[in-house]
Amino acid sequence: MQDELNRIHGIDGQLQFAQAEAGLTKAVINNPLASAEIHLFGGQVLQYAPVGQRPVLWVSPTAIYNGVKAIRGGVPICWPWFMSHPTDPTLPAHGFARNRVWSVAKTTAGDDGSTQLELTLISDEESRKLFPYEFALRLVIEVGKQLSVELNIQNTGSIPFPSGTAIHTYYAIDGIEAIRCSGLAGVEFVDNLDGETIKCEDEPFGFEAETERVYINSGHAVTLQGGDRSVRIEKSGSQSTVVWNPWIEKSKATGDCPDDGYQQFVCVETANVGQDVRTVEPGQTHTIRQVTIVQ
Ligand code: TA6
Repeated sequence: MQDELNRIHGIDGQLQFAQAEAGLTKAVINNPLASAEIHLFGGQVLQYAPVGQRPVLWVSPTAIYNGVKAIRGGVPICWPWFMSHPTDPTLPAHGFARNRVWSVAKTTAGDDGSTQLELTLISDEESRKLFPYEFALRLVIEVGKQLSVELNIQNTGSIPFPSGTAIHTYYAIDGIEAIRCSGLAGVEFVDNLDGETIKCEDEPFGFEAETERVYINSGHAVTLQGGDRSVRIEKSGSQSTVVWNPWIEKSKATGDCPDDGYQQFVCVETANVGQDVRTVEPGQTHTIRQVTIVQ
């Protein structure tokens, strides 16, 4: 499979498809600006680092690679719903897009030295069992001085459908104590761990316990500051942002996360969740995009 992909979509000296764990396939990108690895399973960016920088994303050392369970880390695409299904708890958490193999549609070498990979996921018999609508997802990932992850959600059917999304990004950190999250001062958030109470803070915040906040009515960029590096997360097509750290007990309770996982990552998720779930009308496309910039 990789040979055929390389024949059609490989870019000499920049992008090659290779076999990954459990016979999965990944795109390996090395260009003058950055390196990255993108798994076709889940359409998931697993590694990204600008040249001269340490990895920006965290992948669990105990992640499960079996082509069934979502890989813990990188940039899982949660769609068409976030967390539990709104009416049927038997359906998979965070939808199914992160559990499906995406197809390669296009690869492009940018004039600026960046590399673009375009993946697609089209509704089929399997998806209709979970989500009775017709859709075409187009995931455009650009690897360069910054990492851009853009999800285009097209309704190819005749019935409007709800589109809940989280670009569920695991950012690598060197210890949780020094991390400060800025850009959300004065923005209301739903505290999912305190009875979904709506709260607001007036300054950058740190992490001292399990944290799961859904910032609402916010197009704001977020900056994760810590140690010698800041990472800025910009977005469009989204008015909600999820910030999550599992802290100690949830790290220990999560099989594919090390006990000290909470010290190694913070999730900042560009989203359409809660009141920001979008309705995509027949023939229409909604685009949600997250740009990660190392500063
Ligand atoms: O985005 C935060 C969250 O909803 C947490 O509650 C936690 O469940 C996390 O996502 C990971 O979900 P997963 O299904 O990948 O274990």
